Amino acid sequence: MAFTLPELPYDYNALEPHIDEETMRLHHGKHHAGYTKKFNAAIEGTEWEGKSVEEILGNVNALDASIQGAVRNNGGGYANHDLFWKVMGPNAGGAPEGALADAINAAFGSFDEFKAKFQNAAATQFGSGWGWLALDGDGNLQVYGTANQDSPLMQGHTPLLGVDVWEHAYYKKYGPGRGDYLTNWWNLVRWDVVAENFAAAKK
Ligand code: MN3
Repeated sequence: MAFTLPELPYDYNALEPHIDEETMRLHHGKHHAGYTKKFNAAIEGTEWEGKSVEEILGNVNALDASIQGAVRNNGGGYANHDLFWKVMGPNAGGAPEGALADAINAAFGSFDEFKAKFQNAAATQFGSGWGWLALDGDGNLQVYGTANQDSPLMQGHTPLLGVDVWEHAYYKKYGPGRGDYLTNWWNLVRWDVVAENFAAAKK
């Protein structure tokens, strides 16, 4: 069963004014679609065809050299955007509650300190990449950036929240203002979804 481009859980214009409609159309319909297609092409006919994306990316360093680069870039791109669409939504933002809020406070001191650390990791990621909140293999929350389409799954972590800082994610509206994009992006974060990701990763 090949991977398929997931439907957006909202309309292309739903994240206005923070992310504009044209950016969303291109980002989902061209970029994410392209990663999905190339990911399938890379694993088709290999032992990895039919495996979960978590299993494939968790073993990326063991993949045959002939497909490793394509899987790293396109499998990562497939998985990263799948999460990205789900952790955003209209009428969102605010702060986490419950067990996730407790864990963030314990790990980073406070929600504001977490936000500053996350935003700094995303803002200072050189070139194209992502900012992440992930759960590591020891059950600790971690904040960091990754280059290109590298996923926390590639180092055995579970991504809980991610922000795309490739220029295609923000340049049309914000130009070189990655920081302004990130500041506004917090208004889109679905903390209920991040909390579900956290609960699932803890099991
Ligand atoms: Mn992208």
